[in-house]
Amino acid sequence: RFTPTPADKFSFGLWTVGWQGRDPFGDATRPALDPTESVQHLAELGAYGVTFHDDDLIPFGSSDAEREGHIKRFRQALDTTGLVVPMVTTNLFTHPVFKDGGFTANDRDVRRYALRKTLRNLDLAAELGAKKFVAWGGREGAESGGAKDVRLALDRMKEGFDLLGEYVVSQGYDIKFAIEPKPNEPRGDILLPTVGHALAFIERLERPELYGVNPETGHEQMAGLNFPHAIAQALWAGKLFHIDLNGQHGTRYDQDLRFGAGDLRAAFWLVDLLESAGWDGSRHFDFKPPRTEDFDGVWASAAGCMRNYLILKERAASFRADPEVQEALRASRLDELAQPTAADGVTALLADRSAYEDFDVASAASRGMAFEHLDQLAMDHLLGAR
Ligand code: 3MF
Ligand code: MG
Ligand code: MG
Ligand code: MG
Repeated sequence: RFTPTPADKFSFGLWTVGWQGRDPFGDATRPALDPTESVQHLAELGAYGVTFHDDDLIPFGSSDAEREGHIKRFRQALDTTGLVVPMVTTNLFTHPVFKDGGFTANDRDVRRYALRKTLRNLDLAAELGAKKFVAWGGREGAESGGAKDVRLALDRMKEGFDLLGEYVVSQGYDIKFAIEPKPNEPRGDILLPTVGHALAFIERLERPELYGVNPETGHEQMAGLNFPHAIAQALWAGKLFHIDLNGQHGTRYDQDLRFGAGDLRAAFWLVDLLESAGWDGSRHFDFKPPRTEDFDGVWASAAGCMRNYLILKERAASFRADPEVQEALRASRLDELAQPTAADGVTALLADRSAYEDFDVASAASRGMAFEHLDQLAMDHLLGAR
């Protein structure tokens, strides 16, 4: 029970379990993990996939021969464990050259370098069979108003993404892009700060069908937003291409806690949503085992992400299957929300006196919605009290 298997489609970034615990105030608390060791452990824990930034696998500045060696050893680890690479992403934030951004750096030569680094990484993604390519523009932003002309920066962002789209089409790669929003950190303000901003940006691209979003739990919550609502709108738009699951306590720094920590009720509704929507992509964890942990703690934290997802999946299923919940949903008229409002058309609506002239506003206003009973049932299921 609650034991993950590859069929659950859990995946982890190499940078998650491999995080050494370096933060703005303190040095590393753990030694580096070899990527092949991470692959081995994640497979043993029941994961199906592993993801990485180019620099997680191939240290920045490696020679071509070293690069090939790293890729070869990684491929061998994948072959022996059966782990797959569903997603690849590019690091355009660690090296000082990207201090003012990658695609939107004021310096044109830096932007051209960022695009070349990304194109090279797209080739690697295709080589390893990844179907999703995540782009988190952590350094695309500013600390002060005059430093960035945001309208021009968005022109450059569009130019960059359009060029990547042109490249995958010309190469015949079966790869789609997932833009990861974040409001701030490490920049004071980051461009495309929320899922909503990213969805609007995508519609301005030349090939919008190639682009979707990769929302992260904590990133929306840092902006004080409702994560399940963001995911619901992304699903509604057909734009949920990937997801970063983790835990966060409200609007503070990016905590990257293990999934299930932080806002547990949001996690419950999120799992309920993903499972009822039939989400068939990865359940990808982008978390950081706290720097208090040794390697036992790292693997306990990774296992906890998956276990919490499976527990919440069971809790959400028991909520949906409960006849009393189904009755409560009807009492709250969720079925009525599924009915079109005016399928009879504007003329019929105008002719319908019961819709306005004879509408009993006072009686409609006095109807209770019965949401509190419904929510208590959810709470009971979440807490295992039913
Ligand atoms: C930062 C993030 C990033 C992205 C990663 C993958 C380092 O807050 O969430 O993790 O998820 O770049 O795209
Ligand atoms: Mg985060
Ligand atoms: Mg993060
Ligand atoms: Mg992330």
